Amino acid sequence: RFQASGAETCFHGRHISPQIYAGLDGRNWRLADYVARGGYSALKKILAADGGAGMTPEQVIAEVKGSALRGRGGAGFPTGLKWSFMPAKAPIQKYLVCNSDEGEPGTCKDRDILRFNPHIVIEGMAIAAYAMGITVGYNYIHGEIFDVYERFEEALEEARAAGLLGQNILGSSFSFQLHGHHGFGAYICGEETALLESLEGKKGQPRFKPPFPASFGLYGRPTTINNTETFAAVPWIINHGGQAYLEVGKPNNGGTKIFSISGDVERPGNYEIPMGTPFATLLELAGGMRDGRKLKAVIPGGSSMPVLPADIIMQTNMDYDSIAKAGSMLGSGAVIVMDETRCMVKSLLRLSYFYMHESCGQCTPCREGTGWLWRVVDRIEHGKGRPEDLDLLNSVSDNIQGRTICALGDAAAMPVRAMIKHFRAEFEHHISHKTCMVPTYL
Ligand code: L3W
Ligand code: SF4
Repeated sequence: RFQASGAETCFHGRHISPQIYAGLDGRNWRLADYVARGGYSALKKILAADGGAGMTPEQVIAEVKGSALRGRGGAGFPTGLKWSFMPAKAPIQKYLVCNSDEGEPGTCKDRDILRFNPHIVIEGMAIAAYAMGITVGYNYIHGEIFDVYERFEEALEEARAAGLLGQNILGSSFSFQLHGHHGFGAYICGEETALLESLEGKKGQPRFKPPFPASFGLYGRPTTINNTETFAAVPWIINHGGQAYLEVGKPNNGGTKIFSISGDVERPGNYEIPMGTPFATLLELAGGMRDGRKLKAVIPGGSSMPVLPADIIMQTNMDYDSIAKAGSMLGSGAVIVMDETRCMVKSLLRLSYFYMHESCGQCTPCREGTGWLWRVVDRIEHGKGRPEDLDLLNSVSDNIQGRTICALGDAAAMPVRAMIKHFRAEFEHHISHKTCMVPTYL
């Protein structure tokens, strides 16, 4: 839970290990604290620095595959599979990149992982680098959270001084150099190829995919990019085994997930819960609806994802497959809760403005289309809507979705279609009565 005082606090919900997210208070982020919680034991285990047999890179990847860990940045791509794309034994320069450019509206988990527990990300990245034969890595941190970047730099210094990064880590033959890098706050730099462009010192604009970063990444070299939360899950998997992680969640949706729950709940914040937990349980953890109001709708995975009305989300579990079946996406786990006083036209106006503002302008459907969407929703909101506007919005969305270089175009279009599909009457009322049908003063 975020506290108004600015005091740093821990994640709520179920914690699968005190080594991962539990017991963190914002002061115990240093190396000594992390080691006291059992930190770096997974790195020691794979490098046989704990007196054990060690693990081969293949064994590490097999555990991650067996864990059913899926990418926590939004797409849910299987992490072990992604790691296996890397030419592990090829003696060429390869890179590892952590995507901490968290900018999705509603998402605020990665900054807290880095704020409370930066070493878990460093350990996860070192294990990943070992598994893929990578010697150089970067953590690209969102530009608007400079304090987090500074803390990460301090944590890096601690790890280097302790022989946990750099040449011959823990006396082994494994070497890995890890660097921090901060962006300047552009949402688009969270798209993996735009991030790579930005890291290379260029304008952060997405590249065409394929080729995927696994074959053509940073400086044109094979590169693996994972989200902060994905790397943070790795030490636990190595310590306890992939099967144990899988069993915490459900098949194809292993482990726990941090949900950033915001909006009309009593206790907004970050909650780490097992994959497959019912949405109703998450809502209860967050203190239920604020002031006892009625739930109207939820955006379950960040603002790019389609909204789900209350009757659907209340019957849905929080995992990739269940949310997809319900008609949306789990995305980065940003759960935006809206009560009965929320106007959907106004909400959509806010979202449309965001995507118009953040479009990088490279492709015409996105550059022009996001502006069209915003202008049409704006006139509906301000009592100037026309009867044909809803068809126009759907048609503009059709002409954006699937026709752009990156997913930002889809992200702008999908919420529009979903809002009109589930809350058409509200839009029609705005157009015909030139005012809102939602009582904002309940
Ligand atoms: C090699 C193949 N690699 C896929 C890799 C690909 C990437 C990952 C997923 O969008 C979503 C988007 C946002 N060979 C591969 C391959 N890969 N096929 O797998 O790829 P993809 O294209 O499915 O997704 P993406 O372009 O990474 C991410 C949504 O996330 N999102 C965004 C959140 C934003 C943040 C933030 O704040 N920074 O997290 C929100 O939920 O809309 O749908 O690595 O290279 N054949
Ligand atoms: Fe840029 Fe939008 Fe095209 Fe993505 S879809 S490359 S943000 S113009």
